[in-house]
Amino acid sequence: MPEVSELFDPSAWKPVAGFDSLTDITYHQDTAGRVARIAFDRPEVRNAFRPHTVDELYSALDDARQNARIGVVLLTGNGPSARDGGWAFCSGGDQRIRGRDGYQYADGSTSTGRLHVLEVQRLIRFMPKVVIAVIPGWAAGGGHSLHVVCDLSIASAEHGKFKQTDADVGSFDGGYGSAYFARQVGQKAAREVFFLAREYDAKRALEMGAINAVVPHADLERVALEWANEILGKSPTAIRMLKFAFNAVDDGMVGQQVFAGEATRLAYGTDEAVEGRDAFLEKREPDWSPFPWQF
Ligand code: S0N
Repeated sequence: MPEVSELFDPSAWKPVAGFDSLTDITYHQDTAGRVARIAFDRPEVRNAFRPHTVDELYSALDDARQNARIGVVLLTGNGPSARDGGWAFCSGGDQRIRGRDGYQYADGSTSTGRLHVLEVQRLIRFMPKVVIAVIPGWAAGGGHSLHVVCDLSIASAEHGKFKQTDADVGSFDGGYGSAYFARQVGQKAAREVFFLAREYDAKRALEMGAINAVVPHADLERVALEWANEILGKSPTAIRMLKFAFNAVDDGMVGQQVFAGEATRLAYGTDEAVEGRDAFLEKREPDWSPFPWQF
C-alpha cells in the first residue's frame, strides 16, 4: 500500500512540523509552503470520522488558517481501502460509535457525545482562504455536507460518488449541508438528494451544479494543485473579500460581521484612519479635511 494515498505525489508535498502524531488524518504543505493538503486517513471505513478525527481535522485546518503563506487548502480522502479497493472522500460520522447524544471518544474520555463536525464546517466557511474538496470516491452523509461547505469541489470521474444518507440513518444536517446545498443546486434537486438518498455519479453531480469539475481519477490531485496555484496568482485581498461577500448573503448578521471585519482591516490601512488614531493619541481634534465625502 502507498504510504499516504495512491493519488498522493510525494515529490509535491512535505509533512507539516508539529503534526507528527496524527492518526486519523494526514496534513501536508506543498513544497512552496503555499497550499495545504489535509486528508481523511481511515480508508477502511470510507474515511468516516470519529470525534478524534474531527479534533485533528480542526487543528490542521486552523493551523492552515493561521499560516499567512497558505492561500488554498485541499481537503481530500486517502485511499484506496486495503480491504476492498474502495475510494472515499468521507462517509460522514462513524456510525459504530454513535450514541444517543452524539459520537463517543474511543477512550470514553468525555461523558457526553460530540457533534463538533459543525465547528469544522464553520471553520471552512469563515477561513479567509479557498478550501477545495478533492473527491476521489464517496462523499456521503456528513462527508457530503463537508464538500458542500467547501468553496469548490473537484471529483474523480471514475470513483467520485455522492449520496446524502442522513434520512437513511436518522441523522440530519439542517444547516449548510442542506439549506446551503439547496442554494447551490436548487430546492427541487436538493430535496430529491435528501428525501430519496440515491447515489449520484460525478457526471450527474456536475450537471446539478453540485461540483465544479470532473477529472480522470489519476489526475485528480494534480489538477487540484493546478487550481490552487492558479488561485494563488490572484490578489489575496480580492479573494478574501469575494469569499466573504459570497457568504454574507446567506450568513445573516454573522456574515455581515465577517465581511465588515475585513472592511475594517482595509480601512485601517488608509491615511484617514491613521489620522483618527493619531489625533486620539496626540490628544487633538482629528483633521478630516484631506478626505473627501466620496460620490
Ligand atoms: C459510503 C457508502 C455509500 C459506501 O458504500 P460501499 O462502497 O458499498 O462500502 P461499504 O461496504 O458500505 O463500506 C465499507 C466499510 O466501511 C464501513 N463504513 C462506511 N461508512 C461508514 C460510516 N459512516 N461509519 C462507520 N463505518 C462505515 C462499512 O460499514 C464497511 O465496513 P464493514 O465491511 O466492516 O461493515 C456506505 O458505506 C454508506 O452508506 N456509509 C454510511 C454513510 C452514512 O450514513 N454516514 C452517516 C450520515 N450521518 C452523518 O454523517 C452525520 C454525522 C454527524 O451528524 C456528525 C458526526 C460526528 C460529529 C458531528 C456530526 C454532525 O454532523 O453534527
